[in-house]
Amino acid sequence: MSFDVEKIREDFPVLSQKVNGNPLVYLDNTASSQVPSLVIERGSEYLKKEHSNVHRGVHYLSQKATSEYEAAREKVCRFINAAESKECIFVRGTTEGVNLVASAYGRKFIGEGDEIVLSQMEHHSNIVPWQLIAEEVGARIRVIPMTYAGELILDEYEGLLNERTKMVAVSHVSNSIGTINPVKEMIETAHKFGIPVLVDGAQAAPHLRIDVQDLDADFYAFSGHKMFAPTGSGVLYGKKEWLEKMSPYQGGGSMIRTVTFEKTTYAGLPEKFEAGTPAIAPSIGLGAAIDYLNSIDLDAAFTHEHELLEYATSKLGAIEGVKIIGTASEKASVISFMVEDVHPHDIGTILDQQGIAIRAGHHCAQPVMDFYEVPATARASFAFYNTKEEVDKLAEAVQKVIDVFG
Ligand code: 7TS
Repeated sequence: MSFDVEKIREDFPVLSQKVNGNPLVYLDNTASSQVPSLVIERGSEYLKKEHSNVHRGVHYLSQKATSEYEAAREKVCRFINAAESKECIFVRGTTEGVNLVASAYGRKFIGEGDEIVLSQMEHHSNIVPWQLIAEEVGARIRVIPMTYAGELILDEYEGLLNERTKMVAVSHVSNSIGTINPVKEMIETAHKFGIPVLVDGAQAAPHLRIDVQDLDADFYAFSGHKMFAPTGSGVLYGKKEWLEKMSPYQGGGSMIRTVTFEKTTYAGLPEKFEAGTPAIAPSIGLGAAIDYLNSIDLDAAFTHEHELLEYATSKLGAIEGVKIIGTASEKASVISFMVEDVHPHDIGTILDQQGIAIRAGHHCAQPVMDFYEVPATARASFAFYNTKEEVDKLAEAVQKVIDVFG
């Protein structure tokens, strides 16, 4: 059965609007994806009929909210094939997930003279939290280099690992250049040295099937709003062996067993890492987004996305004056590009006038921009609801930019 993209588009109400007099062409999915009706309706249903606080009431609504919130956790856990739902911590997004590990793992297991290994292509969310803890404890950051195509140099990676290395933190898919990193192989290498690995899965969860047990990831973080759920939802998966050993990240309600002024004992997993009232509605929305993904032919959707990537790469690549940044052999549907001397912000603005949404900037990956010696790039990123016609519009609009500035 071929993938019926027009039918899928009907599920996403935002896509049918006009922007600046033109049909919206939404190609900024890497920043945030759009939300299907099923998720919108689920959120509205929750707020209309089920809203209450979780884990604290004997009354009907609190029990209902709790069971729906926990049902969402179960769905997420099955989706990434976690062994147990208590290994899935609800967080606000990838950023909070990485900060949680950097802080709660780092304060316990990273000390003076230790090393944290990151890659050249990380998003700032997977750099700055590690710098904060490194500064606090006196550790140092080491960086896996990459080739000009945007592929990590695995021999050099292995050479960076030693008995002082206390964490490898690497993105599964780069948000700025789209590279899919061989994280399973990288995890296996780190484990030979007994080093845990955190995978930043923000850009992988919307584009690849994730199996945290098959990857053998120690930690895996992702954001709901990049996978068709509302903002404020996200998950940190952690192996329970690590989560149990780590101290809490934040203190507050829900994460305790007993509190006295002398001593507090903590709740078990996952509550130990969910201090305060969590993002109940967004998390239930994430559960609904997973229901949606389970209801479509996801493999066909991912194949369609990949076809869009190849089509867009050849269309943009054929335009004289366009340079694609990041040409790894394994890529997700993200294309960064430059157009002659035109500043990416000008490209973004001109495209916006035609209803085409792309992102222009450093994509929170300044080390990648430094590597390619550019201040910024233009970036188009596709979801499975995008079409070849939209790629054609993108290519025509980019040609127009060249005509105007050339
Ligand atoms: N890691 C990666 C690889 C990302 O792409 C992003 C967001 C984050 C972490 C942070 O996710 P958050 O949900 O916690 O903010 N990336 C982008 C982007 O490419 N454009 O806008 C946000």
